[in-house]
Order: sequence, then structure tokens, then C-alpha cells
Amino acid sequence: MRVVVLTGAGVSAESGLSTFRDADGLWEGHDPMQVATPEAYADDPGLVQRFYDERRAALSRVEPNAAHLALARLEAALGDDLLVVTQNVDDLHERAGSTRVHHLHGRLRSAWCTSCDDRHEWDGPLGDRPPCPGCGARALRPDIVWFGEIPYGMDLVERALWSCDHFVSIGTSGVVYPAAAFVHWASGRTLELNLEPSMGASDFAESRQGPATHLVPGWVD
Ligand code: BV8
Repeated sequence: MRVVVLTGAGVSAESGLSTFRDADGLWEGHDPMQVATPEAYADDPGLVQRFYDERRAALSRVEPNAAHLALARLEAALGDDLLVVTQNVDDLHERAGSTRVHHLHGRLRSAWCTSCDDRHEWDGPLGDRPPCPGCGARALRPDIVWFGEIPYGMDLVERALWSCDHFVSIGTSGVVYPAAAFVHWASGRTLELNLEPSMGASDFAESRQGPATHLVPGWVD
């Protein structure tokens, strides 16, 4: 039985990481279009670097929750037949024990050198323009897919969706594309687990409402 799970900010909400929604469409007080686009970075790199430095630092203060742990148990049961595609840039799936995780929108704990194109595991701030560990250039940016940039691994995701028996969407508002279209590409039975019906709830065969820490273990176990 092949399963594709899509997660969004709602799966990390009960770990204490704010979602786009909860802040009334603002991230830590910022308009996403002011901090999550290449233009915003070109215009004010310091503001954008600080936005991501704050979120990277926040990661060390939070823990995976019961939803992340349930998905790790599901991987223990299904192995290679499970793929978690996350829109989230946090590392809570991995810290819960999941290994088959694809970060569609990049990762807070990765830095991308725009000079040599290398990517490096990264924990500290980037705002103070540290040198690239590879080429030494002071050209490291967050390894995040911003609006207008191409998500990572779309061919891998499309192949998984086209051949799955179940597609389960957890904690996402269905606002951002192409992830919001995955329910239409999935070959299997579709299920949404969300605090409230998402924008695309009616496109799912089944939609359940509630907190992820209740719905996901209930579905997995
Ligand atoms: C692309 C990294 C082409 C940043 C993110 C004009 C110009 C350019 C592009 C576009 C355009 N118009 C439209 C587009 C496409 C654009 C887009 O979708 N825009 C939106 C605003 C309309 N998309 C793109 O630009 C993408 N690239 O299209 O390239 C292409 C495509 C395919 C193939 C080739 C080329 C790139 C999009 C990636 C942007 N980067 N993240 C960062 O994180 O800092 S997106 C960012 O916002 C997040 O990663 C996340 O994906 C998204 C927010 O969505 P959610 O995760 O759903 O979070 P949200 O807060 O919205 O919802 C949370 C949900 O959880 C809620 O429903 C809530 O009820 C629920 N919830 C809350 N608590 C709980 C809960 N559920 C359960 N339990 C709880 N406790």
C-alpha cells in the first residue's frame, strides 16, 4: 500500500511554531511577500536573513509533537511505501524519527551558497554574512524556496502522487501552489486532516477536522 502524506504548517503548530494563518497571514509580523521572495531578498537582504535567523533559532526551542511521532511510526510500518512531502522548512519530522521526508520548500537548517551553488547543513545565523565553508565567498542565503521560485523535486513528487494508493494532507490551508494541486494529481484515495476545512477540502474524498495531535495518531494507529 503506497502512501503519500503532505504536511503544512499546521502539523508543527502544536509544537509551538506559528503558522502563516495563525498570525492573520503574517509571519512573525511580516507580510510573506516582504520576506519570502527573491525580490525581497535583493531589496533588503538583512531583513530577510533576520526573519530566517529568528525562525532557525526558534527550532532549537521546540520539540516534535504526537503527529510527527505518529508519522514516524507509520514509516516504521510501511518503509519505502511511505513518502512524507512537507511544505515546512522545520526539521521536526526528522527529529521525530522520519527519514523518508522530502522538503518541497527547502529547510531552515540548510544554507545555499549563491557563489559556488553548494548547500551546507547550517545551524547558526546567516545575517552576519559568514563565509561559505566551501568557496569562502560571503554569499550564503537561506536554502528556502521563495514565492516565484521552483519547488524542490517536483518530478519525484509527481511520480509518487501518480502511483499512490492513499494521499493524506495534514495541516495545510491549500493556499500555496503547486502543493495545493496535489489532491488532483493523486491516483489514490484522498483524505484531509486539518483544524478547519482547507481551501481545497471539497476536493478530498474525506475531510476530518481537529488538531493534528489527535487526528494523525487516530489515523495512523
Ligand atoms: C511556483 C518557504 C512555479 C518560505 C513557502 C505570482 C507570481 C509567482 C508565483 C505565483 C504567483 N501567483 C501564484 C503563484 C504561485 C505561488 C503561490 O502559490 N502563491 C500563493 C500565495 C497564491 N507559488 C509559488 O511561487 C511556488 N513556486 O509556483 O513555481 C512552478 C511550479 C511547479 C513546477 C515548476 C514551477 C513556490 C511556493 C513556495 C513558497 N514558499 N515556504 C518560508 O516558509 O518562509 S510557502 C509557505 O507558505 C509555507 O512553506 C507553506 O507552504 C505556505 C503556508 O501554507 P501552509 O503550510 O498551509 O500554512 P498555513 O498557515 O497557510 O495553513 C496552516 C493550516 O494548518 C491551516 O489550514 C490551519 O487551519 C491548520 N492548522 C493550524 N493548527 C493546526 C492545524 N491543523 C491541524 N492541527 C493544528 N493544530
